[in-house]
Amino acid sequence: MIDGYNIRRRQLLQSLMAASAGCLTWGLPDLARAANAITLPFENGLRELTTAFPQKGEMLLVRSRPPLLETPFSVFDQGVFTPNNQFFVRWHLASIPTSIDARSFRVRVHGAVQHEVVLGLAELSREFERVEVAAVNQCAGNSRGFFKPRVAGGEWGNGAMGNARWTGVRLKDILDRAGVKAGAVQVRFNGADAGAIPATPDFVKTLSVDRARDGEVMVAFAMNGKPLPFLNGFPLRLVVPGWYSTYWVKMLNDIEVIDTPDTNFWMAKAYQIPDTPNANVSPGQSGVKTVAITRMVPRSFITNLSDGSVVDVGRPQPVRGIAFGGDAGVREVHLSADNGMTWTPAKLGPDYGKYSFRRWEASFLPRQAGQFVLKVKAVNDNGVQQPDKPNWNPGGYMRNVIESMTVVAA
Ligand SMILES: Nc1nc2c(c(=O)[nH]1)N[C@H]1C(S)=C(S)[C@@H](COP(=O)(O)O)O[C@H]1N2
Ligand SMILES: [Mo]
Repeated sequence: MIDGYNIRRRQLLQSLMAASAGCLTWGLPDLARAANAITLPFENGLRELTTAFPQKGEMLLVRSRPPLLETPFSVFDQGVFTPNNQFFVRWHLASIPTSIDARSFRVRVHGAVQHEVVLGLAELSREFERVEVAAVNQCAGNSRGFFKPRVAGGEWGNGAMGNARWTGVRLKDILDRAGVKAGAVQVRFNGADAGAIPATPDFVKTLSVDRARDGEVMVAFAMNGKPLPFLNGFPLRLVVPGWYSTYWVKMLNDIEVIDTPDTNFWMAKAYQIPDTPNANVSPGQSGVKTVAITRMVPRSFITNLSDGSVVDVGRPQPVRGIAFGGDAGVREVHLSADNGMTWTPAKLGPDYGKYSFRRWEASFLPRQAGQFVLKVKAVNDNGVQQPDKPNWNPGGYMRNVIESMTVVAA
């Protein structure tokens, strides 16, 4: 049957293959050219704006090898979905393939399974039910640059996040084809990247069998209707809606079902947060039990104004932005124009599902000249909202606070 859906299906498969007919190649750019820059509001916040990376528009350069590219914050004012060419980029390891041939690319499913399965992109696209989810992909270290006292790690502003429509197949369906053996406890994911030297622990991440088989976790081959950009994991990546991006393994080519809990570096040592409310500890506090970071928490941002913006006295000022609920939908967004003393509910934009950004809008009337402290907070469907004071932990993970900015009425 040829309906719109099937045509799109064929087109997507064709564009996936075309993206690498003769391989998709890229090289690390030559960064010698001088460029514009932006200063993020924290120490050492100067960031070059670069357009030198393949399939990427203007990005904030955090680091070039391996690439860490941040989305300029103004992009979030332009729509609820983050364009592929300005979606942030984060890689841990220096050795990223510079070419991938979609025709010969395979993902292998092995370990504690009834029978090993090896799947190409055409099989994934044709033989499995296609699913789609709108979901926020946010680095666990997003906003780390704002941590005070400062912590080690990539110094992101608020742009190590993005929202996209992800298209792919259910991980559950892939695992069912292989047949997970009784007694299996976890599923481990590995991508085509590797460390520059063998001693570097390969980047692998693990989910429990239950999470892996919940029907929500997806192996995606498209983002906003297009094949994944190379730097965002072409041709396949894991999508774990509601959880931090550290689990969203890119260039996914290996899925291993294991029967003992994984103790590799990236699960047991890295990405650990204090097992405390909001992952918060005092600087210097020791002896705190840690757990692997998983679920995201609600956040909300103003996108049409920035710190120091000048607004008109006596005229209603529209304020708009984005919110997301973390691992649950956005129930409410509230705006304050008096430093949090009083709050008014914002009007929510279209709902693309509980894991998506949600746009919101409100307005405030600056009655007299002077400074106004604007604050925004979201409440998710579980009743969770941002805390008044920022959390802190030594890894600089899960930054969360009611965001505020000062605007000047004149
Ligand atoms: N193969 C692979 N996948 C990976 C990583 C990586 O280093 N290698 N980094 C993870 C982390 S920590 C983040 S924040 C996201 C970034 O996804 P993006 O580059 O598409 O924005 O990829 C995740 N998946
Ligand atoms: Mo990350």
